[in-house]
Amino acid sequence: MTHKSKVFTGIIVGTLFIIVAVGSQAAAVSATTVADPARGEAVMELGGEAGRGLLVRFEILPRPVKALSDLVLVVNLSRAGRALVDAEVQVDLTMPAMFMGKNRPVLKHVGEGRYEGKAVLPRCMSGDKRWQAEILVKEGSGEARALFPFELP
Ligand SMILES: [Cu+2]
Repeated sequence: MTHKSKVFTGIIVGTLFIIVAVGSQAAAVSATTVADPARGEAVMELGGEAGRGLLVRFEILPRPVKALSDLVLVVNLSRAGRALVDAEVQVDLTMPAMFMGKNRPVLKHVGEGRYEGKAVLPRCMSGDKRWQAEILVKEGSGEARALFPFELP
């Protein structure tokens, strides 16, 4: 490892530590993605009037995530450490590069802020593996959105 890359790694580790430290005290980070939801739980906090600090945790199961197989979309919602149990949650699955048909499963609340729904991704004839999932969270009249890009393995 060069000196430069050591310093860079130090900065990244330091930044992650700050994010974790702030997160555990109920969160001031805004719109931060920390993972690909096809590879693990991705986390994003939504700011602004619609988000108001909504913490969205999202993952796609089972892994490895494959086209043409039964997938489960899992979204966990909380705000300031409290589960959000009465939202309407939908996931809009699209490819950034092309139209792949409308694919917008509705998730059901299964308890304690956890929402689940089923989905199948069509196979992409172009060979492109890049998808994105936009989580749409309706609370009363407001709607917050969290966009998670992911890539099929
Ligand atoms: Cu495609």
